[in-house]
Amino acid sequence: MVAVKPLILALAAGHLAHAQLNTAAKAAGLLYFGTAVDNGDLSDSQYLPNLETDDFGQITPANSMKWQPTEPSQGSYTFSQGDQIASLAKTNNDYLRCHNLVWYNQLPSYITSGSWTNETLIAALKEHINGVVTHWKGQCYAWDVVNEALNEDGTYRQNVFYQHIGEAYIPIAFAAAAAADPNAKLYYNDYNIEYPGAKATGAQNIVKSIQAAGARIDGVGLQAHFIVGQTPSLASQKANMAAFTALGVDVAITELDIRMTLPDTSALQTQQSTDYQTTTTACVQTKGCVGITLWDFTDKHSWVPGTFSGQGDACPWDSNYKKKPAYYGILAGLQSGAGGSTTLTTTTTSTPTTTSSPATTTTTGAGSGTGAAHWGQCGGNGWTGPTTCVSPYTCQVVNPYYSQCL
Ligand code: 9MR
Repeated sequence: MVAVKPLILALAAGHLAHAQLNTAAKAAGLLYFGTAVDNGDLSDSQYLPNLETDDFGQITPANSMKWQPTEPSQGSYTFSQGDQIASLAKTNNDYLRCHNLVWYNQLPSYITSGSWTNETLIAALKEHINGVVTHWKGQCYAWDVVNEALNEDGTYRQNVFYQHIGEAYIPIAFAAAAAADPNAKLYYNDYNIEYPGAKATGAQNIVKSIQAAGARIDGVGLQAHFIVGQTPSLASQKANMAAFTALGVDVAITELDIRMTLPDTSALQTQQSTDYQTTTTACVQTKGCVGITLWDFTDKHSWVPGTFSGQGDACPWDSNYKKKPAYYGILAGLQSGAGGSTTLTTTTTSTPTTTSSPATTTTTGAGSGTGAAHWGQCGGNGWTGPTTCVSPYTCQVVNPYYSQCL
């Protein structure tokens, strides 16, 4: 008994002491760690107490700023649902990523079934962007201006905008958004562009075409809807991010979740933790990767089971709001050491008031000697990094997946 007691105390101390995700993200030089929030989530009494913690410093409305909910009939706007998420961000001093202005999905039928000409659809597109961006002007850290415009082979996806306007609909949309809110960061956002390939090259070509048209693009959102055991390697994700930032734009992980084929097993959870750690590490180690957003944080409200039959458990918190190994994988990734500070090309009025300019501190400065830094990871299932800590910190077991220098 006597021998066991100190271990229990150490475990308890480790649990209480570990940094939370947004705190760790800022310490690593990112602007934020965040999550999507859908309006329906807020009626779950357990949701807000888990959201309003130091795990999150940024939110994205999962649905309520899209075209259908904001302009359901032409020229007639409904902002109340989006306002609910925007005011939640304001209350909590969270960054707000606004999502999205132009997408082939969740469009009202007057757009998809209208008889448009090139001119009338350009006018409707500009009018929608101006109406929505103006309403939330000054509140959005970033806007996903155009979402999912590409096929898997990197060619343009057929949609109503492409059909009537051609490739030009994209720079037109970015120019309209820039005119309506000069301080919001303007993003192109897509999935399967998190690793090098035809689709990522297509997204880079979109960045170049917007720039060539003289319009502003500030960033590319890498959605990162991944599958356990099939996520791109660290080297691949870092090389891919670098190919985007080389064009003079930021990147962000915008919709991270990592689904599995059910039933869940501890082996799948361990692999999922590793996979979350890999993507988080890639962002932390990339100069110009500004932040990471989960596409909801709890399995209870994930979009995955409703879309992929037989799959789920994609989030770092389970359906009972219990942290899974994935949570500690993210934390380890956030503490993996920054490769450089974030790029901040323009100042913005939408930065939360309590958040100063991005931290550029890393966890490597504290302590002396060899080993992991204060707060750094020093052990856990599958961990191949340092197992000792710089003086005066000691390596303490937080859980089977994560030991930390405390
Ligand atoms: O999470 C959103 C879900 O509630 C909607 O039913 C769905 C409609 O297609 O959109 C989901 O969010 C998507 C996001 O807007 C764009 N990238 C893919 C996301 C998951 O489908």
